[in-house]
Amino acid sequence: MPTHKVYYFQLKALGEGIRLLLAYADQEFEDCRVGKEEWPELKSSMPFGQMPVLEIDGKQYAQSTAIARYLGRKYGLAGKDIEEDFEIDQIIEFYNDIRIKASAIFHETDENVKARMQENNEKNVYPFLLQKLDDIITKNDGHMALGKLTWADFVFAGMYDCFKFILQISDLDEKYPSFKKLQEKVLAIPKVKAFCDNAPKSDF
Ligand SMILES: N[C@@H](CCC(=O)N[C@@H](CS)C(=O)NCC(=O)O)C(=O)O
Repeated sequence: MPTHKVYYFQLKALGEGIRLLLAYADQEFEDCRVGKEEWPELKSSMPFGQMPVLEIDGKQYAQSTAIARYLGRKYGLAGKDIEEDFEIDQIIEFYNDIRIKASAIFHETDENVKARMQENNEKNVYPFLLQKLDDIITKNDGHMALGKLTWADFVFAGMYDCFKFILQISDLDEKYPSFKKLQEKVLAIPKVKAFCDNAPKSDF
């Protein structure tokens, strides 16, 4: 049996989709949750100086989307051809685009600039993007793509609490009901549920 290790901070965010995919595949892994104080020493040993990183028998795999795509292909959660793979890739890139916009505000240190950016995004940016995402998930029978379970659903579900936290839209679940439903659907898969029930708790 190959040995798997997942390195990430004590958060769900970009690491959780990878953990959920491994749990779904019934693949045992060492869940290495790195504390902030340990990180400076570990950073230079990671391929791009960032996490998450998946290590399989000592070989390191970096970049969360690339890792999730790799696990998806490995465990039967990808498309049946390159056209279907494209459907999955494009929706993940779209989800990432929204997350990165919210993340830029979250990391802004000037409180006035931050408030202005948030106001602008809530008024002019998020409604279109989030409605689009909600429509796409609804059209796909409650999935990110292809009307069925793919690796993109695991990325969505793993990231969703963090997505919600950085978007700072209090009624996100109510306004775009497909989001929470998709997260719940993935987290209810028995092997995924068993992993989550036993994993260290974090809000996002
Ligand atoms: N594009 C990368 C981004 C990874 C990333 O931003 N990781 C952050 C945590 S969410 C990190 O390692 N930060 C610590 C650092 O840059 O020193 C991915 O998707 O994996």
